[in-house]
Amino acid sequence: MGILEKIKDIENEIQRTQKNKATEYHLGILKAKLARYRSQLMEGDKKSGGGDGTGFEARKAGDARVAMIGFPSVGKSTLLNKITKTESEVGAYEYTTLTCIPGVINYKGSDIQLLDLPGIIEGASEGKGRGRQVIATARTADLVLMMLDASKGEVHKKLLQNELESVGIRLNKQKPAIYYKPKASGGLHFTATAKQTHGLNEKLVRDILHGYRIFNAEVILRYDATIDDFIDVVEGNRQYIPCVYVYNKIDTCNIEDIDAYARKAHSIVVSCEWELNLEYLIDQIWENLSLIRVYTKKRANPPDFQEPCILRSGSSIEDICDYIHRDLKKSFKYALVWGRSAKHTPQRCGLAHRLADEDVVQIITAG
Ligand SMILES: Nc1nc2c(ncn2[C@@H]2O[C@H](COP(=O)(O)OP(=O)(O)O)[C@@H](O)[C@H]2O)c(=O)[nH]1
Ligand SMILES: [Mg+2]
Repeated sequence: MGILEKIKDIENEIQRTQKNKATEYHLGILKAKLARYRSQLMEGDKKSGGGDGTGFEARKAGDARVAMIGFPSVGKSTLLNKITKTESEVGAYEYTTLTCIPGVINYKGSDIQLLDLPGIIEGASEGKGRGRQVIATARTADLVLMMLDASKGEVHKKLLQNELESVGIRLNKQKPAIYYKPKASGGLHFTATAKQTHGLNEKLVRDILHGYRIFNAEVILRYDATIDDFIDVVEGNRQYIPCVYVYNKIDTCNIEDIDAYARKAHSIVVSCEWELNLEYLIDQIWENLSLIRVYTKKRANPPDFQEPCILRSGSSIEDICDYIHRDLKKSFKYALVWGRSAKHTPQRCGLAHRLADEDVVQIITAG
């Protein structure tokens, strides 16, 4: 039996199984088995190299990368044309852009790469169409924009979420805070400091790990963890990516539906055609990328407010040194910092000091 058939079989069995206390253990074992087969499928992709699993050749450029995914004809190309200076073909029919078209959003002094990806179809994670390539590209993104046709309801959203989930992408989720460490010997050390209501007990943890041929490990559960959380931690190859759900074509919807979509978590309603709410969308892209702008200042000159250094939130003086020049750290003496991260201005700081949005930094070097 091929690996895809094995996956289908397990998926069907999970579907058929009622979810209750008595079936928790059985479902847990099935889920772990499914995760292992899916990982094998992805590994196979990587090994075959240059095949479907490698993603599109789109050079990383700019300060961050945003991948747009969605079914055909939801308005992805239209959005790219409206908010970047790129021309992507817009189709009136069920028409798919076949390649990946990159554009750039200029916002707050940053260059954000926006990728228009071919409309992915159901079953992509199992290798149908170009979906596998689309997903491989989505994995490289700092943010996923899931484009949806507001007139089509929630069906597409669920399908796309499932496709991404099944290849190990986790949207708007934190890495589970489970302590897990494989060991060379000593068997399983299992501790739960919080009550477990999803069926994760020592037996299930042991048997899931056996499936991975892991017999020695330490596991500490400090919160009410789900079985899926535990499998994600053991697999260790999950990608945690923020996602914004964009409901397009609200010009075709009634106000009640628009209101309901707008209230959903991580969701934005727009009309690309009518250019409704696109500025807010760009603002939310910026917010979700968690970038900060840091202005540099040389000696007695005023800060350069025209070209900020764009860094990830949480970046330090060390990061800005590397951003400016890879050798700068070697001659670094201290930095002067003005702005929200400074206790008093200017504050004299070392390499470890963490910066805030719109700080001004002057690097003092030796010699
Ligand atoms: N009514 C309406 N139609 C739109 C909107 N945005 C895009 N379209 C239309 O939807 C069709 C598909 O758009 P396209 O950008 O090619 O979709 P893609 O396949 O996702 O790239 C085209 O006919 C667009 O003119 C919108 O906000 N409202
Ligand atoms: Mg298109």
